[in-house]
Amino acid sequence: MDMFSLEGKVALVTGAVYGIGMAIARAFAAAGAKIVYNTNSEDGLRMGEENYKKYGIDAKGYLCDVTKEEEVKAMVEDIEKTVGTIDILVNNAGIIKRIPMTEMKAEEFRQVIDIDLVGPFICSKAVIPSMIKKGAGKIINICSMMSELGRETVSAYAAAKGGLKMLTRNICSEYGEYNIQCNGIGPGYIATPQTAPLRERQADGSRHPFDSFIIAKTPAARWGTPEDLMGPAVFLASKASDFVNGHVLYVDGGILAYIGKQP
Ligand code: NAP
Ligand code: GCO
Repeated sequence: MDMFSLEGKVALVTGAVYGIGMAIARAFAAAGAKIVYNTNSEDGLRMGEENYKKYGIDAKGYLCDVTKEEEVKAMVEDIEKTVGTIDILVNNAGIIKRIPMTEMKAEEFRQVIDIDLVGPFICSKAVIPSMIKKGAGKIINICSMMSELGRETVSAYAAAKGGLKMLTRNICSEYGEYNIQCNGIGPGYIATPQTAPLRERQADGSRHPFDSFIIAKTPAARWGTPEDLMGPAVFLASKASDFVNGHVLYVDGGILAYIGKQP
């Protein structure tokens, strides 16, 4: 089972101060990796420090906006100098804006694309040269159901996550010969701050309509938890997946396979 070990590896998980990123970082630490993470707000950095301390993980945090190439390059250089070459990159940082497309400003559309698609491009571009020198590397892009499906109000997010699926395949194609594996994880609907508005109880205490919708659309009949992503992430970060490349592993409780429960 050593093939799942991350002993001696350095893992950068972007936006990993809570939610999915934090769960993935916790799993990597439990598998032996040294964790580095970033966020783009002072509050986020403080929250990250508190959370890693709570979990007993000695992680190094950076204030770095994934859309700012110079900030990312400086962060990667400092990590390589003070921690070591980045063996595993998880492009987790992301936002969503839920606005009907005809009401969405172009600037709002661009902001989602910038963080959710250009950010992973910038971060991957920053770590690949050292991975090539080292002769190995793992890049994991956090995709989405919206890498495959659309829905009302999430045009920018779906375009970004669809693009992220293809960026995953292209990094696989361009750098696979250097023993770099680039795969995606496509979480289903996961209970994190990002989806909190979709799960808020109604005034009468009943479920949010979208909450009921997701329960009916998911064979597992539940929302996922960030912990559901731990095992798949360790698999894609470890030697166990050295011949898996360009793949998006959907961790969705079966949503993509299911037409949905009859109302
Ligand atoms: P979340 O709770 O909203 O956390 C997002 C993280 O990204 C936060 O730590 C945030 O930091 C950070 N971030 C945002 N913009 C950034 C930037 N420009 N530079 C650096 N960090 C930035 O989200 P989540 O639910 O854990 O989702 C994490 C990833 O999974 C996202 O890519 C999301 O699209 C994807 N995903 C989520 C679900 C779901 O159901 N929750 C399902 C599929 C995919 P601050 O708080 O400091 O802004
Ligand atoms: C939404 C949700 C989804 C999830 C996730 C599903 O508004 O539809 O936020 O987009 O975040 O991406 O995989």
